[in-house]
Amino acid sequence: MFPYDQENIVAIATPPGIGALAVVRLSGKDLKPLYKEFTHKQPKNRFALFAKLYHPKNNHILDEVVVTYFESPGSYTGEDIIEISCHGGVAIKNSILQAAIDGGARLAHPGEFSYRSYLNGKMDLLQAEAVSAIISSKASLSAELSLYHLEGRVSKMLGKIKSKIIDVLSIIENELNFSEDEISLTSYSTICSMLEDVRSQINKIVDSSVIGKKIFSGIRIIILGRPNTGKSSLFNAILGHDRAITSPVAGTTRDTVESWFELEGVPVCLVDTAGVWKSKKQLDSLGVEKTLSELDRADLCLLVDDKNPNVLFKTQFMKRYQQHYILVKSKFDLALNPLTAEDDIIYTSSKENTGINKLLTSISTYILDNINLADHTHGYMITQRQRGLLEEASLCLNEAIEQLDAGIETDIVASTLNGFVVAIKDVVGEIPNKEIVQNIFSNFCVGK
Ligand SMILES: Nc1nc2c(ncn2[C@@H]2O[C@H](COP(=O)(O)OP(=O)(O)OP(=O)(O)O)[C@@H](O)[C@H]2O)c(=O)[nH]1
Ligand SMILES: [Mg+2]
Repeated sequence: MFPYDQENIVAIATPPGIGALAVVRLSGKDLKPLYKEFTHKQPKNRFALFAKLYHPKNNHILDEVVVTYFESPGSYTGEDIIEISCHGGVAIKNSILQAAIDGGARLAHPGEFSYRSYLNGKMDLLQAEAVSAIISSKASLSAELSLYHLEGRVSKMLGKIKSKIIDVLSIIENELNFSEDEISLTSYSTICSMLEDVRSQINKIVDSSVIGKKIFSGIRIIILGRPNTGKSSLFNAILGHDRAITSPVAGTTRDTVESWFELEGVPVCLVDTAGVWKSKKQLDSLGVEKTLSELDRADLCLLVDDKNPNVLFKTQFMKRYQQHYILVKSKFDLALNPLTAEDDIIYTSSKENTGINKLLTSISTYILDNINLADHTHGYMITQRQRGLLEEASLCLNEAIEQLDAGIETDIVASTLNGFVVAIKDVVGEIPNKEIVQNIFSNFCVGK
């Protein structure tokens, strides 16, 4: 990991590309001199100043910006921070970045702001991992869960659990002072019930972890059907913009095309595929193979046909596809006899944008019926690393309870419980493990 050298660091905190605004962020031990060079004014803590921004060395005007100063230690990193909101063009943000470097700052590594925040005790590892999850979360519910962590509520809960076990350890120590290797019956039952209580709390966190569940990772919906039946047009109509190429020529879509949107707060990945047909051309049959492999990964399939999707399903897919599906008749505007509607088919026209809302309602129903949205309110967002440590901690408790039951010497029980405390400290990063810390922060983006 990068050393904590307290050098002034700078990064563009907003994503690449052109936007209305961009944010350039600096952190360092003492940014007052640089602030004065940038603005020709004295910094005021937590004050957003609308001002001209000057190059610190040659005094050229760089842009008109809003610059906010956060004085150490009351900032995200615990150091002095300058946040510059500038105009969003590529040239302007780069010239401000270069000006900061000319003023003595260096480019920040990915995650270095959060790393400094962690080193200065502003957040623990649980919260750092939540920051990372917020940045990468695709939907509102998972972002909300990550925020829950960012507020440190789970860390506090683990803190309480840890101090409960430390209480148990001190009861044991007291008893041992009183008698060499025996603990009294009342202390024994108090200790056992405390350990069982903590074990059930830990197991609750592990069991309700939402990592890997659909609410977090999202669901995959595949659009399947014969060539030229309007699959890509339907894909675009659902998304509300032209993402996939459509044309009257059969075999237009050769490779799968994916796009994410959000429904009921859950991330949804919609997959447009090449039509399924028998073809002698190698490229076409590769596309078909890819479609069929996508089918196995899907949670839900939209089976599209411009004639009768029910017949298509029964003749081609019933044997192969066991998961949920929705039958969609496409190009309904061309139907000769629109009155012969079957109940289990959704009739759509991408051209006239009809039936699309009904289809979205049907997908929402699938989500509400199949995804436990309670995960969102009761779930905990823990990573694989945290989960492994909590499981280890729970095993320590099992062992300690067994040792107590078997009447094993109390100092051995105490050492098992110490193992528990170490595992809990590891979860929140109280015992810094260089490799783990490096791994967590290196997954961050630059500027965070
Ligand atoms: N009238 C009408 N034409 C449609 C509709 N949807 C698609 N089409 C037309 O049907 C043709 C094929 O549409 P695509 O969306 O490219 O079909 P596809 O199933 O993705 O085709 P492949 O990728 O080749 O398998 C195009 O000419 C579209 O304009 C519709 O709702 N009504
Ligand atoms: Mg297509």
